[in-house]
Amino acid sequence: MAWTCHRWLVVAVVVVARTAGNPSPQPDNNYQVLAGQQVWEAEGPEAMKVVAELEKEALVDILSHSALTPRFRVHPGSSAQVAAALTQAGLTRTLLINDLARHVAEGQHRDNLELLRGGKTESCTQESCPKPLGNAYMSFEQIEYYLKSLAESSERVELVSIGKSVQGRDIWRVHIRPYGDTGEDVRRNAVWFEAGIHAREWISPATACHLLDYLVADKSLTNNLDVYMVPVANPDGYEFSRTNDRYWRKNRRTNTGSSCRGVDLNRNWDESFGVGASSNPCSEVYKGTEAFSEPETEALSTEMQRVSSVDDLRLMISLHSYGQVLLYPWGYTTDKAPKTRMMKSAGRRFARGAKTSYNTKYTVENSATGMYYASGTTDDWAKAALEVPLSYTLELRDRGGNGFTLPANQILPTSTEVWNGIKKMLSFVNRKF
Ligand code: 0X9
Ligand code: ZN
Repeated sequence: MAWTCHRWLVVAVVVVARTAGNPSPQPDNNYQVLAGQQVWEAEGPEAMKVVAELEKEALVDILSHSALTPRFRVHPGSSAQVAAALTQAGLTRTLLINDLARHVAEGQHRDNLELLRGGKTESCTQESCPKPLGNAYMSFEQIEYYLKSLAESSERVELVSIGKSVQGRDIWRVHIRPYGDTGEDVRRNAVWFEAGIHAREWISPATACHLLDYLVADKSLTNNLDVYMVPVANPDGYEFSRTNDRYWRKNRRTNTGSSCRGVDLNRNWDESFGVGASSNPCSEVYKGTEAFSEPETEALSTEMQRVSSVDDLRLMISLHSYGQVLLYPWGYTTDKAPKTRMMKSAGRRFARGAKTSYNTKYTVENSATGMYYASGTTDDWAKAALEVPLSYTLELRDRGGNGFTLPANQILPTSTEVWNGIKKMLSFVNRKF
């Protein structure tokens, strides 16, 4: 009964907020599919290894990176099998969330209420979207409005569609040219940011949009530096996570011979393809039929190759969530990657810069040792194929309190601290090579 009342309240708030105009609140139906799903934590010998195997078999969905106590999502239909596998491996389990649908609904309800109470006049419509929203997660359409406004308002900004997603949405690439650029063909240092390759990690595209704003306003650091950014690498997945399934991770590929949709775009790159990934289309880490089988990774890699042929690509950061950790390659082996010392030291600069605003702590770790084995990822491919010296995956806020459903009131603090961290790294790129 309490549950029914609660749902009506959510619907009522959503209706009121929608009629109030912009920004639109979070949708009200993207959690129903999560009904009955639970979140567990496992503990014991080689816990992450055991859970990662279960993920490849499509029995669980790993949500956190702690090697000692991994957290994961379990469907009601597989909970008995998962429980038995954990017990057999000598692991104990703790129930953290009993009903994920209810958990997500409550979070969205809080965000919507805050939006109503805030009464701010932030706006993002087709007619005008001068700034990324700081108090709500934008729809893909709103992000497009913002990108177009940005390109129209600054001569330094070029916006290009580098390809289409499975469902035909544009993959937008922003290029910010340095101040005083005369348009001559000169080879410069360049940095590449990728965001939103995992659909449910909403803070990633949100932060990317704010970073664009800061980068365009910046007059010194980006001098003599070409900056490239793809703010939403997986637009279909992003929209699906807004409308149908808040925990959707992959793209929206229809997989031949399977009723399960989607390929994990961060397992689909042509670097050690297949190691630490799954061949099961129902798994959250399904690698796809072959490397670059997906139009999204194909578009990204082709453009990154083009950029690295005209510029010196020095830094690549793929924005993800969550965990507050800056990860450096390799992710599929514990062998040391070239320039590891440099990646660690630039990483520590990031962490120091990011801490200055709100005392938020980011750690700097190797992907394979700090987390779990994964291959076919953007960071490893950039490092191996393009020899980008500084290549990272940045897991944004938080450390698990809210996880993927980070409250919208953390968009601005996250963006600010990440900008402060990145500024430190950009000065490293410009000065020390
Ligand atoms: O597993 C991933 O793709 C990333 N974590 S997430 O929770 N955002 O899905 C981490 C990728 C780190 N990079 C490598 N392992 N190479
Ligand atoms: Zn991710």
